[in-house]
Amino acid sequence: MKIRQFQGRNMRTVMAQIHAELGEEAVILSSQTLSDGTIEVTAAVDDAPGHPSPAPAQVQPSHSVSAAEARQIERMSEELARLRALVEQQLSGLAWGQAQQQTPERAMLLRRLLAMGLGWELAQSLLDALPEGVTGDAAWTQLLGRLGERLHITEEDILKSGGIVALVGPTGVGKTTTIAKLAGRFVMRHGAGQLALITTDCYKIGAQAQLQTFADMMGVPVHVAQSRNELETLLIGLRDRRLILIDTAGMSQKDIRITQQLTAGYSGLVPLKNYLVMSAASPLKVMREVYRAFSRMGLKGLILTKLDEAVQLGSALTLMAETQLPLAWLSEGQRVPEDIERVDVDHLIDRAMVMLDQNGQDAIDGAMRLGVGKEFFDAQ
Ligand SMILES: Nc1nc2c(ncn2[C@@H]2O[C@H](COP(=O)(O)OP(=O)(O)O)[C@@H](O)[C@H]2O)c(=O)[nH]1
Ligand SMILES: [Mg+2]
Repeated sequence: MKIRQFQGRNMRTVMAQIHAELGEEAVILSSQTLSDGTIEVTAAVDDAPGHPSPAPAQVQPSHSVSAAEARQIERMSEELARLRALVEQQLSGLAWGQAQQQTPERAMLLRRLLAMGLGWELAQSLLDALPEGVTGDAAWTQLLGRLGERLHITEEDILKSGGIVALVGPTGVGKTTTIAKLAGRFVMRHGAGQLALITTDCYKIGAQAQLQTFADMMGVPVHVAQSRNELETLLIGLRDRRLILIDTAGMSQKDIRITQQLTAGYSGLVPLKNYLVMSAASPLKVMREVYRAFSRMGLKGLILTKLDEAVQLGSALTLMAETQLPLAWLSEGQRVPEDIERVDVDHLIDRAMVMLDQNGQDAIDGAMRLGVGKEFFDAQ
C-alpha cells in the first residue's frame, strides 16, 4: 500500500496529480480544505500485484448514489413519513386529553356536537363562534341556535304550489317511493285529474311497474319518456295539470349524464324543479359526493329519506349547512303515503338531539384519544 498526500488549488487539479502519480486504481482516504483554501487529499494505491482493485464507487471523488442506496433512501423517507403521521396522531390525542383538562366545557360541547353526527369542521366552527363566558345549558342552546341559522327549509310546498317537479338522486334512495307518497297526498287534496306522472326510468327492472302499481291505485296514468324530445312533448301535452311529478332513472351519481340531459335547463314555459333525494343514513362523505354530482343540474331543494334507518341526523344537517340546500321533505318509512312530512328547523334539531341521546358517546372519546377525531367523524 502506497499512501501519499496531495495539495492543490481545487479538487480537479489534485485529482489530476493523484491519477498521474498513483494511477487509476487510487483510493481517496481523506480530504480537507486548509485555512488558506488549499485542498489536501490523502490517497493510496495497493501496490502488491494481483490484489483486486477497489470498487469504483470508492474511487469516485464526488459521491454518486447507487441504485441500492437510492432504494434505501426511499425506504427511509417512507419510514419517516409513517413516523411523522404517528407522532402527529399521538400529539392530537394528547391535545384532546389536554383539552379535556384545560377546557373541559368546550371539550364536552364538542363531544356532544360530534355525537349528533355533525362534521368536524362544522362542529369546530360553531364552537369558535361561541362568545367567551357562555357556559352550561346557555352555551348548548346558543350552539343549537347557530346551527339552526345555517339550515334552511324550502318555502314552497309543491303539494300546494304545483309545477313540474323531478326527483333526482342515486339508485335506491327512495325516489319512486317518494313520488308515490307525494302523489297520494296530492290526489287526496286536489283529485287525480290535476296530477300527471312521468317516469324516465327505463333502466331499473320493474321501476315502471313499481310506479304503475301506485298510480293504478290512485287512478292516475303513468307516462314514459325515453328521450328529451319525448319528455318535452309530454310536458306540452300535460301543461294543464297542476302538478307533474317526474321519476328519474336511479343511476349512480357517477353516471348522471342521461338524467341530466333529460331534465337540466328545460326551457318550457314553466321551469322544471329538480329536488335531490338523499338517504339520511348515508355517510357524510357519500352525501358530499352525491351533492357534487347532482348540483350541476341545478337543485331546488333536498328530500331526505330513510331517517328511520339512520343512527344520527348530523351528517344530513352538515350537508345542508355546507351547501345551503333547503330541505323540502323528510321521509322515515316505507308506508305510502303516510311516511313523509314537512318539518321546520327546530323540529330537525330536536330530531337530531333525540338521536344523539340514543347513541353512546364512548366511540367519540375513543377516536379523540387516538387522535383520529376528524377522520372518524367525517367518515360517519
Ligand atoms: N326504511 C325506509 N325505506 C325506504 C324509505 N323510502 C324508500 N324506502 C325503500 O327503499 C327502497 C328503494 O326505494 P325506491 O323508491 O325504489 O328507490 P329509487 O331507486 O330511488 O326509486 C324500497 O325498498 C323502498 O321501500 C324510507 O324513508 N325508509
Ligand atoms: Mg325508482
